[in-house]
Amino acid sequence: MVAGTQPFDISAKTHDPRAGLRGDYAHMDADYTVAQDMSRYDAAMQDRWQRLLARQMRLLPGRACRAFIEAVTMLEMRRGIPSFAEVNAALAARTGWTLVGVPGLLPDAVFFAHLADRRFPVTVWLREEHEFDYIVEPDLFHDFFGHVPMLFTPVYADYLQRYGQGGLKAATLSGLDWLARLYWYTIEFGLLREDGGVRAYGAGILSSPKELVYAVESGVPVRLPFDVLEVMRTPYLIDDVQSQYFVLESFEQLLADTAPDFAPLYARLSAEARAAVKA
Ligand code: HBI
Ligand code: FE
Repeated sequence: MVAGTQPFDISAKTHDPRAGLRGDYAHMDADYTVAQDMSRYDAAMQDRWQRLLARQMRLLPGRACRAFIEAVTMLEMRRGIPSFAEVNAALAARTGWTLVGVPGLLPDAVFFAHLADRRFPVTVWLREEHEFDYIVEPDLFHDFFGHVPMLFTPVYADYLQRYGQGGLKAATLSGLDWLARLYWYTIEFGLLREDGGVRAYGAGILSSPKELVYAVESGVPVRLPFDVLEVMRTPYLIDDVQSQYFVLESFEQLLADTAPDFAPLYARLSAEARAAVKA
């Protein structure tokens, strides 16, 4: 998954021998996009995709939110690794978002600029067999299976665009550390109250077999009502299941609660952090 500060050295990943696939930052466009070459997905990758998909689909009922299940069913990913071009036709009609292929993690400013223009960066390469159960960085399965279905929900899609706009602004206000926590506890690890229980809408949960069961059913983690200030006060782990989750009442709540200017919040959180260092 993705931490607030860049956890990987992008510059070191430009010499992969399989140019055009994993981590190939040498052949991308200025906006870090790469073409999705469907012919690069071999039989072993297609088979791995099917097994990742089957394992995750079985776990969705009662754990994933309705919007995710509806979209994932409609997307028919069982026909094989999805073509971004095909999905884009349906997605443009629904929410005006476009999927773009990328070599992997992007610098924050590039990532935010894509979101602000309703382009969602999807990593083009699939994890290796030895990474079947867990991978720290985003791959095609995490990005596509975890993130893309939620882009079909209009209010969520609007929130994500606004997040990108907020990211571009936060960079000028030293607010990125705080704003990254909002991404983490919503887009990646968000829970939603639904049908009298909690359901997952965060991609980091939905693409992980272990965390999907844990986040929704375990008695161990703390589940707090969603609150922007509390979210921004809460550090996170990038390499283990979360110890805290924040629960939304609705996606309308998410859009409404993140509408105000965050500049006063950043100032307050920075002051709290300075006070904590002195104490
Ligand atoms: N790049 N491809 C990709 N995917 C992400 O989720 C991502 C990124 N770059 C930066 C980033 N996330 C984080 O800084 C988020 O906190 C915004
Ligand atoms: Fe992600």
